[in-house]
Amino acid sequence: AAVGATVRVGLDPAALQQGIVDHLRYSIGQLPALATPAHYYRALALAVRDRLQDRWIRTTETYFEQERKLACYLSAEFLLGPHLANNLLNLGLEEAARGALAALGQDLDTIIDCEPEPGLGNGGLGRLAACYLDSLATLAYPAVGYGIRYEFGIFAQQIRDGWQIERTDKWLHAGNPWEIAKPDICYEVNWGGHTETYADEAGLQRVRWVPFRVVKGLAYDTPIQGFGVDTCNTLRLWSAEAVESFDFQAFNTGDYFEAVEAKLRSETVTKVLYPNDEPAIGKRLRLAQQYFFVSCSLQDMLRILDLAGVPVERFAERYAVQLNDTHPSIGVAELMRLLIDERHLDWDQAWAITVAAFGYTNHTLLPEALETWSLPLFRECLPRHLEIIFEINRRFLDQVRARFPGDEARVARMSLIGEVGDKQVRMAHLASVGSHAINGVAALHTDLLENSVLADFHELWPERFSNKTNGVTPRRFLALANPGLRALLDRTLGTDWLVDLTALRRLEAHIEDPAFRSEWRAIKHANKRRLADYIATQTGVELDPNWLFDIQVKRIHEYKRQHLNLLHILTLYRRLKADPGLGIPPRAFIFGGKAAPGYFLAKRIIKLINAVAGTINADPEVNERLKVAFVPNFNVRNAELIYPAADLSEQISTAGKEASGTGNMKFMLNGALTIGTLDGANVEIREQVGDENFFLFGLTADEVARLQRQGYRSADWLDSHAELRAVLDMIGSGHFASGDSEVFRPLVENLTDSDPFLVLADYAAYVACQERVASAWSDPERWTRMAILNTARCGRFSSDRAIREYADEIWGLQPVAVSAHI
Ligand code: DL6
Repeated sequence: AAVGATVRVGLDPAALQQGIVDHLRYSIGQLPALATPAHYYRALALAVRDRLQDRWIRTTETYFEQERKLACYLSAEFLLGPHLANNLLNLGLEEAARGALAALGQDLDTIIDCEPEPGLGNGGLGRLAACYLDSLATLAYPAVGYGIRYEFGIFAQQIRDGWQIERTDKWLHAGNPWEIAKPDICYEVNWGGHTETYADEAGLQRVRWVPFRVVKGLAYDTPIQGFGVDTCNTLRLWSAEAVESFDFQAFNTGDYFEAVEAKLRSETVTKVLYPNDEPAIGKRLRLAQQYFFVSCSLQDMLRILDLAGVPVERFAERYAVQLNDTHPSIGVAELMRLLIDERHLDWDQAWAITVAAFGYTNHTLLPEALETWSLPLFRECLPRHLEIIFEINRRFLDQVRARFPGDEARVARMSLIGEVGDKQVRMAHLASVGSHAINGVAALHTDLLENSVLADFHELWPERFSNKTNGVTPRRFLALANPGLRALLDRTLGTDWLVDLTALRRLEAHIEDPAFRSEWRAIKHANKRRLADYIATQTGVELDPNWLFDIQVKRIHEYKRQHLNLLHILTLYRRLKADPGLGIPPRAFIFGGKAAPGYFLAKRIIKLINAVAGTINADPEVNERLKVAFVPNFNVRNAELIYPAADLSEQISTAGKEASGTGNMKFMLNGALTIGTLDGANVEIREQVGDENFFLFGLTADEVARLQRQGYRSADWLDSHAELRAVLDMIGSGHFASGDSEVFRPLVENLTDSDPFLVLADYAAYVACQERVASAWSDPERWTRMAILNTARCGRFSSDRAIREYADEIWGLQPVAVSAHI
């Protein structure tokens, strides 16, 4: 028994090696002689999961025994990235794994690369959820992540002839060693149909929902191990299955094929992640996804309460339910339905519980991203919820009228039902009315939220609003991504920075040490070499690590202004063509990011980046000073190569449009300097690092709003900038498209005719600011000091700090020490 236990839980290389060998044989059934790295990956993953298992079970048990409040993070997206390396880090098993594999003739890095990436998110919002899970576990907070087990995650991006091509992401095709299916944890979720009233045994009138269809949600659990602690929390993702009885019904009528089709229809609910920025098509399925996972999650919370023998009236004492944007906000109506229709609470009691339990995080001010559902669609899909929303609205608007008598314009603005054009259900309003806490994700964003999109709600309930600036996990984005810097930090400061990022402040004491700076530069150089090698294999573009690496990686969107970056590149290109002796430092411009498949202009921006890259990289007159590369398929895995290699971080969104940004923090953590506008968390980054260590340019959010109010005319800005006009003419002429003047015409016209994101207005300031960058770069010692200061002052941007703020100020959550007694 002792030997068996060691194989399962032993942390030394020999025990781990035996665990790998056992899994290869007993779980995978593979002859060692024929085992590939992919087999070894699965065997090691299973062996590591074994080592999580006692901690995982003990954590759940501890929460249950101690009857502690649990944070439930409801998110339609968790952009986790590969698990293996992260779990090895958090368990302190990296060296043991390396040794165990070496004894088996395998290389750990090769094995780590075999893991398919669970890309269950689009970008910042989903990755934030993953960072928060890491911090919750590391800080020993009792928490569960609830979401959707998409069979296909975010599409894989390929570049063909410069265009983005989408490929399905079959991340589950070889199985997923990290998850455990829990078929006994499953719930039925209704859809469509109608409602009926009936009298219960006591003669009370109640409502029953008679659905058109029922789908079953099955739980798949993934362990989320904290760093350096025994806490191992759960991410519970729901997968849709058909309900057997429905199949049988059709089968009994002899329509076997109809039965199978119904099964397939049910299972499409969790088939695929919606790429964001997607227009109205397929909206019904998205509503189905949202309702499906929220209903399963709330039913699960109620079941656990029942198991613990806690009366449902105490729901909000036991659960803090956080809505990650409006995607799960149907939860407000669903909890009301469960409490009233199924648990027979009265309205006021149910409402008090709901508001006390929910918190709502807003992640965007962009009008097109604020979710609404057409009323007829909503009624057809969720008839009972619409009745409940009408009743919430009636009571809420009475409150508004009582507080602001005679102000019917305000009532119309605040209503949960929008009446402009076709009627819609406004999900941000539902989330705001149904939550005791509402937050934005950076100071500026919260400020704008309070003064624009949710201004009426802020006036009514100022006490509900607060700011929770985003953060990122230093475990994945520094310790794992940048082993060179990690080693230097450990040697210089000790290792407490891993759990207290403000400890990096102590780096400032070393800035004046030339040997330290030179070591710092050597690490950055090695990281740039590593990225250059990756880019060369992916794209064929060769980059020199001695050049300035100027990087913009994020979703491709007009408001993020990758095209502003391009205008600068083309300005340099034209200047160099006109004067080949021009003294500008050599720069590699590196881009990466996906465009939503239906976003026409974003896809053209990708094409233009690649077209410009093709022209510049092949032109001997400029390619010793400028190079451009587009890294295909930006994801968590290659992000870990990209952030540590950056000298300059491009954060150039139109002020007021980027809610926070988190890439900006990952770059800063790894010692990149930022060129940026006063947008999102850039504002706070600049405050931390100091104006002299930040390249600021551009209009402020107020100035943007004022210009737009006054009637912004991009043509005015063109007239005053001959260089800008020449660059745009060059793009429009087909210079980068073998003379085809059509392909980029929509992009150029978008800028010259309307320029909704004020690219032209910020162009001159941006180009001038880039000249300041070039001059700072020409003094390597100065640049290195600034880079070290960026890392030293990034403590505020740890997701640990953010999670502590949520726990203290919104959730009322205490850490719970877990001891696994292993
Ligand atoms: O809060 C995480 C992340 C922010 O850093 C980005 O600035 C913001 O654009 C993003 N928001 C969304 C909104 N999606 N929806 N709905 O992804 O959130």
